Amino acid sequence: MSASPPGSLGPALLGRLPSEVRKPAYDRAALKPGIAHIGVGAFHRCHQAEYTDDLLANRFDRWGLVGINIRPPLLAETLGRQDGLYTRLIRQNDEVEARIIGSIVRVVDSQDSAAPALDVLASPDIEMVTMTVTEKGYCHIPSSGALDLDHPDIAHDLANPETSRSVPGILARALELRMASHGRPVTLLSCDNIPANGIILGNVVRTFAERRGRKLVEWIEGNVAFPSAMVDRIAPATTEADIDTVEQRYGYRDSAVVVGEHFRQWVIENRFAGRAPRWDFAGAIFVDDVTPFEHLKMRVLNGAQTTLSYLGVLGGFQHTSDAIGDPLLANFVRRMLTEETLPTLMPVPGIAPAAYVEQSLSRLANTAIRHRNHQIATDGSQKIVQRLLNPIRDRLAKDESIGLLSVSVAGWMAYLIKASRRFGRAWQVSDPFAEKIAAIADRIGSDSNALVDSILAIDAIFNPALAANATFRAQVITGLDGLLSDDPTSFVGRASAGPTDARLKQPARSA
Ligand code: CS2
Repeated sequence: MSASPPGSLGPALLGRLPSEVRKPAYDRAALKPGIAHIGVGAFHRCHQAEYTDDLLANRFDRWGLVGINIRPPLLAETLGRQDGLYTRLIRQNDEVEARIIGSIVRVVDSQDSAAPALDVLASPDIEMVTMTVTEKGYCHIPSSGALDLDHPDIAHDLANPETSRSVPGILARALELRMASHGRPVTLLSCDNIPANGIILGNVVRTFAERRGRKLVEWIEGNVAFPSAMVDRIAPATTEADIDTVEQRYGYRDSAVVVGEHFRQWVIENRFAGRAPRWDFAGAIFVDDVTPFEHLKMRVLNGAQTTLSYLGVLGGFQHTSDAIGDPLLANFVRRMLTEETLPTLMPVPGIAPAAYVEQSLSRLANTAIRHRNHQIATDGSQKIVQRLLNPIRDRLAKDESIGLLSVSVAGWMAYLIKASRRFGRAWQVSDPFAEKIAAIADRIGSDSNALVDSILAIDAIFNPALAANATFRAQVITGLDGLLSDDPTSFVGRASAGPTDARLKQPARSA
């Protein structure tokens, strides 16, 4: 990696940092690259790389991380210049705790071609590949989990495996190269918030492999593991203000700072091919079944974040903590979680669900974490299935109320609708279905019935049985009507006031 400019974080500066900044407590030169991570963003730097750093600090092992980006941003200019070092700040209201993480030993930019990524992924040194590539990185159909064969990158990669550009295409190619060269086993560990992420990853990679031939499929069966995992820590995209904070408080520049909360959790299915880092010695939990943990986290914490992001933007709030600071939104989200979401959860070993809800809400209220509602609202079409629609489906199966969860689904719709030309492009959005929904809104205008019918017909998001459910349709229409009104936050207040069944029908001024 290239040298860092004076005053910038790098190996030369380590010995001169203020004492309150914790430094890597191990010899970085002794690390051996063994883990590759695809998607080095704020979350990875604040989560898996920190767990690995803990492992190294406790001298349990010598696993070094190789960070790979196949999408922007370039790593060479930030982490690369700093020899992989960066500052991880933990912020809790007024408290700040700084630590330099040293577990990333090399970074690789593979945005223009898959070759640099494939070199690393196919190397016999790499025994573990973790990834945070966002929900849409798996190129699956959210409602079914199957590989989206119509996805342009997938169509490209199936025809040109050597120059793959999708995550499933690159991984399948890397496995093919491993089979053909050294044949060493590898674990592919998804760290994204999609349900049964190991199963989805296994599906999309195997679908590719099937097209390459039986031999690869059989080699994968014997030599590759796709464990599922639940990951958790709130770590928003880094801002200039975060970089300035480090400079002002500690006197050096670090362009790869990451800011997160105290809380962190990593639950990993205990199913590896070959060696795996003992992250369980660093606070991760290895379990036989991740499902209960994953439902809990995605439906409660992520469900609350998604809800606050849409209702928050609609109500004029910028960050999660601003949105939950509004008593009407806070009350709505608490009622949604306790009355509708919690009863859908399976028992989770060692965790009391009601306490988990309160802990989640207090995490979201942390004012030092500047998590933009628009950031969380990004790619909602890929998030709402696991965060909102799956609990709704479970409740409908038992004939239970879904009025509050449906308002949140309507929030996602309203957010995309209001970004359309017809609605004055209220804000810029980023979602694979944004254009489709804008076109629907441009065509229909503000007739909530017709809007909901057209949006529910998108079967990549809404499975047909759910879309055809009359209760769901009616509740989403009520929600959308309220959220497209002039005062969406008062509507939200009315929606969560009073007893469950009656409240959505209350007249406008009764709250
Ligand atoms: C957030 C998550 O942007 C989002 O979708 O909901 O990144 C969330 O902060 C993490 O899953 C927390 O572990």
